Amino acid sequence: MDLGAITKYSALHAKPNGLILQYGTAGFRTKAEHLDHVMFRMGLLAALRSKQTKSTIGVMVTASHNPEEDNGVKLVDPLGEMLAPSWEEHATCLANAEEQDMQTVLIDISEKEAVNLQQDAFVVVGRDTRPSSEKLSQSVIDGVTVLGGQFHDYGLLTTPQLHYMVYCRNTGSRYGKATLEGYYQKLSKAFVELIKQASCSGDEYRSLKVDCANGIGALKLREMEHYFAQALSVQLFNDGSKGKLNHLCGADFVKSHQKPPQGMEIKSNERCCSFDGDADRIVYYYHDADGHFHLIDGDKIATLISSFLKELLVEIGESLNIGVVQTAYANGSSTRYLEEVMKVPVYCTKTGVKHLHHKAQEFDIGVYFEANGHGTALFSTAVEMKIKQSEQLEEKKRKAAKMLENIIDLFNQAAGDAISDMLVIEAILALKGLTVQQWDALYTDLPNRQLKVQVADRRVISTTNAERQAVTPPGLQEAINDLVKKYKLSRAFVRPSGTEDVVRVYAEADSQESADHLAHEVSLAVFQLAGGIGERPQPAETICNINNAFGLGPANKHTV
Ligand code: NG1
Ligand code: ZN
Repeated sequence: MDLGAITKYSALHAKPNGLILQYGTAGFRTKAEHLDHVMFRMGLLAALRSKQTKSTIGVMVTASHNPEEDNGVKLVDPLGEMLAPSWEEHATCLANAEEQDMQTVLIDISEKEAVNLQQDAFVVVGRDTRPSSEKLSQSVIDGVTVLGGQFHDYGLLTTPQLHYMVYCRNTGSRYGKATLEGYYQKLSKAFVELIKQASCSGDEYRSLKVDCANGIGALKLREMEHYFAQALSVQLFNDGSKGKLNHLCGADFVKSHQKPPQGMEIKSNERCCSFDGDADRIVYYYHDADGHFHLIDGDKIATLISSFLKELLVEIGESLNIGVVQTAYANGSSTRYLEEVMKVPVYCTKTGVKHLHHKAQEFDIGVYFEANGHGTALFSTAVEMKIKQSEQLEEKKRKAAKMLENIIDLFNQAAGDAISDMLVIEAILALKGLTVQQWDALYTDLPNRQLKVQVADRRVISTTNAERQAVTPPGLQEAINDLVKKYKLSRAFVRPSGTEDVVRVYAEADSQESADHLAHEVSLAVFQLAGGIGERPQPAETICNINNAFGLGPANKHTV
């Protein structure tokens, strides 16, 4: 380690005094102008992690669905996974070290993790379309280089594409070629083969409207569309040519406001979907004949996918197991439908995809989705072996095995991926001959409400049972229990956000009015018992009126 060079270069990426950041569920995220030193230091850390694992490490510069002015960074571990927990702590220490302590912290990490500093390092870097991203990714590269690491700068990529590149590079290209061309070809080939097997594919040319959140998804989908154009035509909206990133559009906006994005004209019963700003989330929606908006979120996506995969497994006649992994935010109706109707076991983990991903790896087929539309399906080697042996099977079983093989190729095994999920969904709808309304009708979502509460220190709230119960502060869970009892089919929980300085409140009940009341009452309990600051939480009606005053419409009362 050339400590002199590190000190010299670090001074060019100096840390603002007193700034403290934490590597959370989505890496570091804050205003772009505060992130230069963090980027440089994450370049250093990625090089160390690469030396330690003797593998390629990824660094993605993005703030996903956050406003355009924000940015962020996250490291991608060798198999496309999120960074190991002990390294998340190192990331936090390194990002917060004052200039004069940098060397000590770096040496400390190297010693604790037994990093062989003579080992080569290789880091791949990707970035989203934010105006700040190019310069920030250059700071990452400065950090990698000053530790003697090699790098490949992919430039503009969706987050899942960067995960894919890392995965390919560390599996000797067995999974796929670590190029954009390789990604487009692998997914498109599997998709076109699947669509060919749909009996009705010839009758109805398939088309889909896609809201790209004015982000990277638009660029990449445009590059990709001609690879699968024979099977699906996509019409892109919010493609970044005029609007602002994530502003009044994108998956996060549509899910949390429960209304369509701006900039997209929707005719009744047309299938539409939205990506988020870095294209790792997707939600579907449509307008019915009466002009009512219907949202199809991550829970319903997981239901469609897992039901289809279960049917294929039954077809093949195998005892391979399948499980669905959700978080506490999953709509109660989805969990009940999966368990009681589909007879698919459902597991609940803490929020944050790394928890879901980890749990999903326990099954032969593990389908995981957050309600916000981030998810994928993972397949064990037992499934791949079964497919290989299917040559000897009878025709019908062979066909199911072939479909399964294509589906595996189509899913991004390294991360939740809006483009890949979109193609999986389109293929399943075509194969099953399902319309968007029929898919939506699988079950009816329980009315729900999410709110945010400002408190002095959100760490006073600790939770257990996959975040569904509060342990501290004392009395809070009892208060929630008493409130929940007042409503039918009700459920509520609170947890400190991992990405914002707020406490999140979730409530569901048999009617929207009840869900709104319950969420408001729970917010008040949090405000009183967990050190609320600022204005007391307002009832949903008031919020609705305020939003009307701003011309945002009543649906905006869903988030505060
Ligand atoms: P927090 O801020 O911890 O609730 C949010 C999402 C997560 C996940 C992360 C990372 C909700 C309720 N929470 O986490 O699901 O996507 O951001 O981006 O949607
Ligand atoms: Zn995202």
